[in-house]
Amino acid sequence: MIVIATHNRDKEKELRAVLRDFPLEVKSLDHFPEIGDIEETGLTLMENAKIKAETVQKITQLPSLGDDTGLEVDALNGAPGVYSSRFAGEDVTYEKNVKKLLYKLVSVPIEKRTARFRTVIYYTDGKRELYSEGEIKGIITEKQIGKNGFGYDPVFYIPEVKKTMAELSPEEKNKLSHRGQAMRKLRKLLLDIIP
Ligand code: ITT
Repeated sequence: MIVIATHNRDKEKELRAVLRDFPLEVKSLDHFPEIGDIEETGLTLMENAKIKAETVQKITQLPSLGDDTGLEVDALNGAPGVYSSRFAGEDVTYEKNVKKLLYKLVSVPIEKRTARFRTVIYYTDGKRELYSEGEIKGIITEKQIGKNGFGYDPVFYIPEVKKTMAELSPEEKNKLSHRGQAMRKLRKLLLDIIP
């Protein structure tokens, strides 16, 4: 058994999709209502992914994996980065964060709106640790385009496919995305260690 240590259902769905044929049962935090918000006190994606995985592993005594993701915008010196979920304040909606981002970039020309999504996934079973990373480069659009995905997807344009992340189907997103890449790498590493 393995627990996905996230309260974000959108992320959970994408992680689960990569683990579809995985030989172990995959549980979510829904099965462990005693686990409330996990404070993300780290200064890096790696630190926060580790905090999530270790906290859930300690409480459940089951192997756990934590995903921490950030959107890094060059014109904002890498912000919102590790603060992506709290960009417009604590407990805000995706929409509020996106609006704040567009507002901050209002006078930035398109060629300077380069950005990347980065995901770190950290796994621990209490004895062994594994981690992996994934990254995708893109450009922050001037308005929201597309209805799929979540978070900053409607403003993240991917030049290779000439679409925003929110115009991709869930399968297309997972094939290209930061999270899809990181989860596929971790899946491989896990298959090497499970009996
Ligand atoms: P957990 O800590 O419970 O895992 P979270 O939503 O706080 O949930 P993160 O800190 O990893 O998770 O994510 C930060 C924010 O970045 C998230 O709330 C979204 O707004 C955004 N985000 C993460 N992954 C994304 C993706 O694939 N596409 C678009 N936005 C994403």
